[in-house]
Amino acid sequence: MRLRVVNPNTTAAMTAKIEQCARAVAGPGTLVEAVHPEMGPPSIESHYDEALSVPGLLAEIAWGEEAGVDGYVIACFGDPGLDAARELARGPVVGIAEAAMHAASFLGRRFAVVTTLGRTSGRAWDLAERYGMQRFCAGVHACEIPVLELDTNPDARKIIIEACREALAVDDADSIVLGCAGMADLCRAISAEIDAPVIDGVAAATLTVESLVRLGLRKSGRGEFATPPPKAYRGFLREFGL
Ligand code: 5HY
Repeated sequence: MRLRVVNPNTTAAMTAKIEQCARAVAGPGTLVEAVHPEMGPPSIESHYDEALSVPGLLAEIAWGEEAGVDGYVIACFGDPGLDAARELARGPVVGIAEAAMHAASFLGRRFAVVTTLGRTSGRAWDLAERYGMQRFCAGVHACEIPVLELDTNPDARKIIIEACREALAVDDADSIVLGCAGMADLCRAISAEIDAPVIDGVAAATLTVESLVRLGLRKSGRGEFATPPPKAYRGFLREFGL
């Protein structure tokens, strides 16, 4: 099977990291390719960034459909464009926040999210509510490290580990959900340091999509997520008309 992991921001180094983490868990018969749009924000840290990441994300989904891709991961913790992507794709589309929160709910009573900037915390709470995870989500904590500084700040790992320790204590959490695709490579090291389950949504979503495809399950073509009605778009988004 072919899975496409879409990093909605435009930073190639992050896409490469995401691809490595997804490939590390995918099964032997699964071809994983990570891609990112050529247009859009280099990182997604605001509602504005998120909104303007969606056209590029959807273009990657549309190209994946032409290439016969079997399923998709949206590799950004805001799960941007998830519903629209589901309308375009034949196969399953799973967001990393969605997959990570569900995985955490199988491991204990309460999880805490540890994310980058505090301004994105509201989005994490919104997603927990959307996914029916409010009863499991005990807290959302920010490290105040900008997404692209996860790789350049020498103290990033230490700061994140401390935030995870605090989250476990303050929220009486059983596990930690990492709130950024850019933290995916730190997952196992953090888990060993804090002696608690730490869930990286890139890996969780990759295996969720792989399992759904292996079960022969595709996105429902009925109702809400059916292919959108065709119409001509105008102006800058003209090419997005179906
Ligand atoms: C992400 N932003 O996973 C989110 C994390 C965040 O560019 N990739 C991004 O802070 O919301």
